[in-house]
Amino acid sequence: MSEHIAVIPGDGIGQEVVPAAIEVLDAVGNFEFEYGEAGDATKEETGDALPPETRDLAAQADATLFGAAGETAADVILPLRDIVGSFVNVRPARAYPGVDALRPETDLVFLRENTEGVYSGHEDRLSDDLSTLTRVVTSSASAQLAEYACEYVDERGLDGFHVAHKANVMRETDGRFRDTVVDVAESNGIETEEVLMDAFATHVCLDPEQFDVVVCPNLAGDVLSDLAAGLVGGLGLLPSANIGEENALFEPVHGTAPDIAGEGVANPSATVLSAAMLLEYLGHDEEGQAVRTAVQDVLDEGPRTPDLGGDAGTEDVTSAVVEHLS
Ligand code: GGG
Repeated sequence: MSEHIAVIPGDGIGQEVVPAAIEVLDAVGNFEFEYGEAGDATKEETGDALPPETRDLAAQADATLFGAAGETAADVILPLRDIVGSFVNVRPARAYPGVDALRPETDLVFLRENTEGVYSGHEDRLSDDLSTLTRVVTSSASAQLAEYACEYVDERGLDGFHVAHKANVMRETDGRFRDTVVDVAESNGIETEEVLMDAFATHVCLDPEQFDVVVCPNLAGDVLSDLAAGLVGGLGLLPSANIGEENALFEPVHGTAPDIAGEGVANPSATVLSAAMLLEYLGHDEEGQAVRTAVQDVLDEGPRTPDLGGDAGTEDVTSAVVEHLS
């Protein structure tokens, strides 16, 4: 293994959890890491939240590991996802043995549209009183997401997936999203079940077991996956993969966590699990699974960071994961 991995820690606890994931990647492989600057601090220093060198780094790497961005999220994450050509954000939310979870039976994955919706950047301030946002939905992006979802469920031996939308209100945009996703699934022989995204928020709290794979528009995926994080023990547990045709970017679902940044107590699990997804993306399935198992074991046995009721630091948890790997 000598793949080239771009590493962009970003802001806040990104500076703590990304090094943890690098330590774990170092323990299972021989990668070339190249570091890039991005985020709020980079903007303060250079005037640019995502300098051209960092863009090039992500574009040329075999994969990118990203931490978190704060106020500059729209100037960092959205372009980075674009640079790697990502069309789906895969966000698994599952409860782990040993972790106190509101809904321990939760085990689902969001397949979030990753390029458009209300995150497409078409915002305008038209007057002192009025700002507008254009919600973009194309059949092509919806179909690409749906094709991915069909393959995803097929590979896992599932019959189908849920489609979360709000087509009863956003008739044109979510209507197009829903119709396209359902049509693509039908033509692939995959079953779909529709659920209004607001109703989904209630159903997933009451009975998460009914959901395996949930395909959803961009903003819905962002919000609903954070909701699911609340069911499984917190944002410190949710990894994600932004997958493109030829490149990909991996990041924890959580943001910069300014309340604990710099204290050395951030839970590294989400980023280490994102690194496991990166390993699998690069074809290192065995190593990816080993990392996932090591994280699971440490979550079960401890040490645990304060978000999970423990008093361990980021480094204690990381060392324990590395120890489990060896
Ligand atoms: N690592 C994820 C992160 O930095 N999250 C901050 C955020 O605002 N994310 C929006 C998004 O994931 O679309």
